[in-house]
Amino acid sequence: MWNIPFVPPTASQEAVGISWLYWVITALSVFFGGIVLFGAIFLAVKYRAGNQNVDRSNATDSDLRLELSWTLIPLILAIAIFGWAAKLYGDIYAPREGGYYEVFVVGKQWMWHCQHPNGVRENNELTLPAGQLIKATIISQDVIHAFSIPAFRVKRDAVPGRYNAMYFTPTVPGEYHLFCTEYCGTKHSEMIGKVRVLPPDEFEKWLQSGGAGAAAAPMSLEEQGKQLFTKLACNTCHMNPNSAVKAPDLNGLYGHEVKLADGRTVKADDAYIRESILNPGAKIVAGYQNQMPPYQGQIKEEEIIALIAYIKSLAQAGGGN
Ligand code: HEC
Ligand SMILES: [Cu+2]
Repeated sequence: MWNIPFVPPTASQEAVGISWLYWVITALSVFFGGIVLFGAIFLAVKYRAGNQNVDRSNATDSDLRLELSWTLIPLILAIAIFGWAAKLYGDIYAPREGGYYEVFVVGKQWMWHCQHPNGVRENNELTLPAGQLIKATIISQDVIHAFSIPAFRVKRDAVPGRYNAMYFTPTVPGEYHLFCTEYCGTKHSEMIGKVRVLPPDEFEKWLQSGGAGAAAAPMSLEEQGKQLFTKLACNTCHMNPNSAVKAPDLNGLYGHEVKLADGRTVKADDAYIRESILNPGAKIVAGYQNQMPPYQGQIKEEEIIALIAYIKSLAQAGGGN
């Protein structure tokens, strides 16, 4: 039982700040808790019934200096802690424009499915390079899960129908626990895995070889998406000049503004494209009819991620609608 660690390893840039915050809050709590506890004990003993050697006359019933200090000092401390914690929170959850390596995580009862942009897949394992900012895009295929890596001090809910992201930089090569931290059914406690951090050059080798035990280098997400686009017959309407149904050009769509039939404008991000595929009727593109069939229930989350990667790759092509 003594080999149970007191705190998890500190293996990401974010973990350093969060550990400091944690210990400062703990130290402050112990300090002020100690003042109250020992003050109460001291006074209870000193003024105990029957002690004749204390002066009980002229008891003070107010002291402005005392009241101001026990109001202002904790107030300043609490606001400072809030500011510090908000900064650390932002480091993990504030959206970034680029400069990261993105991995996709799909939670499902009861496993974690992780996907790299070049197509390498891992189950209940996630291999990452040290010293690189990582963006984890997380979604669930069924119920709410939570993706948690204690050694990095990061955690984010995996919610069905919604892309959640978090950012972190692993720093120390090694192997760390991966947990589901949201009760998600009978085998919730078995929904665990391993995060493996490799030095950058080893990671690159691992990635190019297609991951552990792979026979050949896998197909990239983009290429998988391109194949799905044909397999799911998206191309009968889109990118088809002879289509019976008039469908928007997907070239140059990603990251741009889309005018909707109801007058609103939305940005074509991952969430918009996901919704456009599963439930096209929710947001109709201006100038088009609600003629696209909903793919809800017919595509797996992994396939949607691949389709988005493909549509993202068309962004460079220019054009758009
Ligand atoms: C029957 C023809 C048809 C098929 C098949 C079809 N679509 Fe569409 N799609 C449309 C039409 C029409 C629209 C515009 C109306 C709307 O917004 O729903 C559209 C809109 C979209 C949009 C939003 C485009 C924009 O400019 O904002 C995306 C993304 C999209 N489709 C992707 C797909 C994908 C991926 C598939 C295959 C899984 C697919 N579509 C299959 C007809 C189709
Ligand atoms: Cu779970």
